Amino acid sequence: MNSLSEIDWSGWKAQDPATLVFVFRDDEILLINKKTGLGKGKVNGPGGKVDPGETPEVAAIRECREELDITVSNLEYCGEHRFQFVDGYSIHVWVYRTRDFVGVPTETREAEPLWTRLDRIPFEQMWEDDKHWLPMLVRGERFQTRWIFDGDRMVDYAIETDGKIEAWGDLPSPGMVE
Ligand code: 6U4
Repeated sequence: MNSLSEIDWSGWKAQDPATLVFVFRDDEILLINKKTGLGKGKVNGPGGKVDPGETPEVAAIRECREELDITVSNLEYCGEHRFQFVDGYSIHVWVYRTRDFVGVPTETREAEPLWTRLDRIPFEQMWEDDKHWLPMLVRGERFQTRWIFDGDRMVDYAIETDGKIEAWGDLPSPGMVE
């Protein structure tokens, strides 16, 4: 499987629904060093699989508690990623951002918190897709994306923009989207 066109996306349903959450504070974004699960050893946002009976938003709030011991609120929906892996695995990720949280991000068994300046996001330590869409999230642009991965290697992708969320003023640029 080398190309998005080989997949019938109209009937596509992921094996796992999941979430990602990006918390902002001034000109910083809260990332994690992921210690367990898919993407272990990478830098990412907090998040994880949606449990049966949960909405993605409820799952996103729970994962931030479990991974960082913070309670996030007022989540803004930013878009969805559809990841198809060539080995057959697939994951559909709902993505949110917020400035509202209670508690101090704290290291847990699953994650180490990394407050990161927006102009210092370590894309080289992240999934290969992140450099393509995280700058959109910072700018407040909505997205619908599809990706094919072979393990850690991105094989093909498409990004559709889906309008603007509310602007947050002049944030430092997280870098160019290729
Ligand atoms: P388990 O092991 O099931 O308890 P859980 O935290 O529920 O762990 P996990 O860590 O497997 O689930 O969830 C996958 C996480 O990885 C989600 O937050 C989405 C994220 N993810 C997967 N592929 C990604 C990719 N290519 N780029 C990205 N995040 C990805 O930025």
